[in-house]
Amino acid sequence: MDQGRPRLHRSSANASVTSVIAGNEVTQAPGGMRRSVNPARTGEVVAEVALGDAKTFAAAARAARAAQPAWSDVPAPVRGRAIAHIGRLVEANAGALARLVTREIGKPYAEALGEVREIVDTCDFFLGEGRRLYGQTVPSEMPDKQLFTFRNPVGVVGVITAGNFPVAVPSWYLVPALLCGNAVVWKPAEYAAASARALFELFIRGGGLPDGVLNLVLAGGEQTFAGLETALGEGCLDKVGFTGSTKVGARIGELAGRHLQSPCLELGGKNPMVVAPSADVGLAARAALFSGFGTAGQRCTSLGTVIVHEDVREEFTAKLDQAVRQAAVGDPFRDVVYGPMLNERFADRFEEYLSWIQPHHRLLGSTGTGRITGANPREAFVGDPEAGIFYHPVIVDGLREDDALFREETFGPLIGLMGYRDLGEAIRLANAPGYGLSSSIYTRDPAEVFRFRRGISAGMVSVNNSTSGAEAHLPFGGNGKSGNGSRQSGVWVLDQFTRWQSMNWDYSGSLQKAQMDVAELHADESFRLTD
Ligand code: UN1
Repeated sequence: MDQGRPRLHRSSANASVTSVIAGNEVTQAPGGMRRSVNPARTGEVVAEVALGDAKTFAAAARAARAAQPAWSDVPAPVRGRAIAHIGRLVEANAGALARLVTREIGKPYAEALGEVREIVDTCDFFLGEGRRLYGQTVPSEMPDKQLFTFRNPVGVVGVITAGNFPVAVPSWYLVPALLCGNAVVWKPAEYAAASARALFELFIRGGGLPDGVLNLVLAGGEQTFAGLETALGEGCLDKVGFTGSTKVGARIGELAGRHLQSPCLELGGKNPMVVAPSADVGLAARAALFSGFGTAGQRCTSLGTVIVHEDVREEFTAKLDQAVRQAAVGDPFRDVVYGPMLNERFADRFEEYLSWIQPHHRLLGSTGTGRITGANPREAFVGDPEAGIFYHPVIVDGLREDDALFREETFGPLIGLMGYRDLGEAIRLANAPGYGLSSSIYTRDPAEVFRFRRGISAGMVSVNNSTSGAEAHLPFGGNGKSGNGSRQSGVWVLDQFTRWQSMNWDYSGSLQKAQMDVAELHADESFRLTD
């Protein structure tokens, strides 16, 4: 990686980042200026961000509407080439992009590189789709008539993404949406604006995208919502893709529904891991460490609750406690399991989750709880805890079904632990919070694997693997509070960004009426074989 050109410019300490509509930078900031700060060193400003407002979003949707027809006229194989070039350019800039992600949201550098890899994987998958985008030829029930199906682009897609995966998750939308012939308005998380702008540049330059085909809008949540309302009302938006909280997803779903649209919603998770008596307990403990605390527990696929069989509960708990206690936390440019919270907003919310801890809970995994400071130190800390927004990992043992910590997603370095006696009970507990994104089971019993797969409500099931770390070409998405059943990635996402059109062509020269002018064959239903 990191070969070839052009390269991303080394970002200066106070780089200013703006929205871009139809190829023009929006230098005004009707939504105000906002600082994007390094959460591992809060004294370091990564970028000054000029925020737009509802009007900025609506203007971007109009620009996209104007640019879309010409883009959909570009032959799909040529659009596929654009995706190929974007992938190569991202690869050539992998180190710089990953460093920016680490600086801006505090994801450990190795993970940030993995995130960039996920963009390249997505481009690699879709570059060939330009030469497929298959429709079908289908036989007709009448002679001299042929049936066909075609995939048409939906039109203009509005994409709103979170900042925990500031570049990979956006690419899951942008790559297939563009490949299918749509124009896009992308509204990334404001606190990850510099990473978003860098990815935007790589798409525009790598893809040679005409002005207006991809637009970037930097704006706050409420202004974006108002902009969505305007754009939908004006008929300038045909599809909304949203990755973020369940609460906001429900609002977006409601708004889109009023316009008879089904959005692509990728929401929160309360992802369970079941550890069965036959499990490799040490392996399960290592997986719980990675999926519970990697990215400081701020993935939508992060582990929520471990549901462990009573026969192995003590052994598992001891191993996990030890692994988490020893895990390096701190400076994300060094070798750590996790770094800081994404930004202060997430730290504030995490403080609230910590307030849900009850006297019946036993806390494990660290030398303290809450923010890591000189006065509240963590043994395995790398760097200066006071420089950034770092939190102790928490294992909450003894979770009960009516605990808020059991029922709600707790975005951050916190997992719950509870016991079970039979698999039916474990599956019931795994489904009880009502989310359904990812899940995991550790067992050596194949019958348990298939019983769990069938019973679990999640869109994704891992067997002897962690809840996070989905590969970029399998359907990704959830049910219940985790989404509306939409799926991203692989061939499955094509149904989000295209609409099927069917065509029938009668070349018989007569009016053949379907269901009426159909030849019938007569079966002898009374026929029986003689013994
Ligand atoms: C997310 O947190 O929104 O499976 C996406 C994973 C990653 C993607 C997570 N490949 O954990």
